[in-house]
Amino acid sequence: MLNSSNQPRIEALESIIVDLPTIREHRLAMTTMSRQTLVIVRLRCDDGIEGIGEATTIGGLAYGDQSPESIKLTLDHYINPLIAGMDATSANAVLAKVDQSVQGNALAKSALETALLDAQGKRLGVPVHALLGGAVRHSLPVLWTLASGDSARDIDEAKQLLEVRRHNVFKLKIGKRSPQADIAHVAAIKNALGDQVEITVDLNQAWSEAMAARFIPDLQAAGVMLVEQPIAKDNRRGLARLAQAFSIPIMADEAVSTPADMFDYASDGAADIVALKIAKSGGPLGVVRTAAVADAAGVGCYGGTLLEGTIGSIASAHAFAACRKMEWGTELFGPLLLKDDIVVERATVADFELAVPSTPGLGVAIDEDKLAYYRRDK
Ligand code: MUC
Ligand code: MG
Repeated sequence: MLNSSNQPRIEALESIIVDLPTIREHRLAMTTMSRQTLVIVRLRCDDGIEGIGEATTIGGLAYGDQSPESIKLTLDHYINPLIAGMDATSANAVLAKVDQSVQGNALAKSALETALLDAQGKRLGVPVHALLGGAVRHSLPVLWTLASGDSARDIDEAKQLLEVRRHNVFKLKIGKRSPQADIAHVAAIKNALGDQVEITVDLNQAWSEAMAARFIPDLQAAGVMLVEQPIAKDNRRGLARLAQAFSIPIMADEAVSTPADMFDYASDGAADIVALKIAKSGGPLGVVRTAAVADAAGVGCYGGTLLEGTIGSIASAHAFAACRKMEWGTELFGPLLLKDDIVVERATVADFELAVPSTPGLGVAIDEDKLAYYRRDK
């Protein structure tokens, strides 16, 4: 391993579970959230610099196979002893070492990689996007997800957000109810909001391929702009058949995490667009690598979220700013779904966009009082 003796070294990594209430219930096909749990990572280096990172999932083990508790266990028991004493300046070398001993666990790795990049950016006095090769854009369009479970409430919420120029693209989480009820819900929202907004839908794998083939035309007729992960993530051939059968763009989310997944999907023509996420890719560097494969294959890029708070969302923003293309916008609204956060300055969206910080590191600082208040183990 490259480790020249005069480089700053990693001293220790601490992980802290934080539970934060959401501003309203958030209903997805697989769970209903009324709080979000963040795993905050603090990486101390022997030059006195601390890097911070964050990992989230959705609904414990409802969304994926890593929970906040398993992320903390992986970081504390497996990753921390492995990386102590390593050169703190090379996220590539640290993650390569971790990958040799820790399979999978992309969410824990994403938090670690974010903290390494934050520390290195602070050390060099440059923003994280500069460590990723530089920003291609300095602000990102951000959509909002309507998921209160009630059409009238969703319409009111969207109208208010449009009025204050915060969001003009809305993603609807469907798949929990019957397709007929979902389509009526989508059509009611699109009719009430009209041409000033774009509507997307996310099924989160809820439909079979036969249901998708039957109901995607109705979504298209209702004015939907794109359909996200309509069927099971393991059914790549099914998604390819749907992408080829319909002109409405099909976006892969749960199905594509790594550059290798992206290569397989692109080879089979199984997705028109990919939702990139630091969580799935194991951090900002992984996002840039997966985006490069998508770009080479002509697959559109979209900046996704696993409903991170400010730290994870801003880490994502640095990655999405550095990708060559991000033509389908982003959904970095996670911080806005939270009643409160554990940072000094929370991420905000104005004029439909999130500004990517240009200060050293992530450009985010922990609010110690709030962290002490919201941490689970107090
Ligand atoms: C997902 O599957 O896209 C993104 C927005 C939201 O409400 O949930 C996430 C996860
Ligand atoms: Mg999704």
